[in-house]
Amino acid sequence: MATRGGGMLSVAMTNCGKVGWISDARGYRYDRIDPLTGHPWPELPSLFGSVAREAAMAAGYDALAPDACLVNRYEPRTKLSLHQDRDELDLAAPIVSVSLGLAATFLFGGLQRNAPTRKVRVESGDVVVWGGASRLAFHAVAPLAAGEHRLAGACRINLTFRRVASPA
Ligand code: MD6
Ligand code: FE
Repeated sequence: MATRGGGMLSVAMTNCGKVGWISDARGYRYDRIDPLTGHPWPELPSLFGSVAREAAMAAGYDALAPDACLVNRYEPRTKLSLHQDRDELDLAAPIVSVSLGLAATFLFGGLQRNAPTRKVRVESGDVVVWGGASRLAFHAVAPLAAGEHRLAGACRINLTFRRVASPA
């Protein structure tokens, strides 16, 4: 995906669910249509919905009913710069993040961009639930180290389940 500044995101992204997160020359936003195909995003598989709902509850939140799943694919050396997830209308709902494939270093910051960050290694199968006081915390993914994962090959895939629509 392109950025407003005319660059490209190094992480490859797609979505499933009612809406998907996109970035292009006009900026970033959630949209019902995949700009690459001109069609709606594929439906969120019911197994994905169960994983998101159960992970949110296991972490002490209300059951999450995700309407978006952002799928990120990292190849070696690609990274995600420090950002906040604040394009969702429902900030009371947590985000459920599933890591698959190569391990990565996730950087958890604070509510200010310049707050110190904590490094957390996320391995295939790890699930992070992100909400409450840290819902708007800055975070990033460090450049992916080269490697070969048994199932995913030379890449890391991250699924983040979100509730974008305002609460019913
Ligand atoms: C990633 N994840 O792990 C990128 N955002 O590839 C995120 O940017 C993220 O994992 C909000 C909540 C959880 C996350
Ligand atoms: Fe994020």
